[in-house]
Amino acid sequence: MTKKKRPVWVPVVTGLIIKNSKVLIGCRPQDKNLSGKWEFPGGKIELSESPEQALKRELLEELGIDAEIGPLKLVGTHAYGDTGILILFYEIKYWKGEPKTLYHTELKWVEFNELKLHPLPEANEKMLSRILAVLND
Ligand code: DGT
Repeated sequence: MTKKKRPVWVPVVTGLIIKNSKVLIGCRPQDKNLSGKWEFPGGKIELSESPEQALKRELLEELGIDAEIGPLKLVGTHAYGDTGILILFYEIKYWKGEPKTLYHTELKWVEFNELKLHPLPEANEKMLSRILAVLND
């Protein structure tokens, strides 16, 4: 019997890091896909990690902060042919340390309505109104 072909959905975890009515975005490095796009810090879940553990690790690696992972606020999907990403957005309001550019070419705290002025990955662009609704909640 031939095995049923299933699509591959890669889970990605990201943080909506909020302080003083601003959110933190980072510009993706040159050597990555989607380089130059402004993203919410985060990345892929690795083997034997929960989504929350993965996000805590990513925020430590990318920003050098020890973050308290808040509630899951939003889930989005974006397909590229037979593969796609399932992107999970967690609220981050508390952390230790100051975010540093350990990974991104630049970090920026932006007003929520300034997000649209930055080139975002298509996966985020198409769900911007839902992201803004969560941020303004
Ligand atoms: P790698 O290089 O394969 O080890 O991957 P990681 O774990 O460093 O993660 P990354 O950031 O390359 O993968 C996340 C994927 O999700 C990538 O294809 C870009 C996409 N993506 C779309 N929107 C966002 C976002 O807001 N934040 C992050 N981090 N990724 C996003």
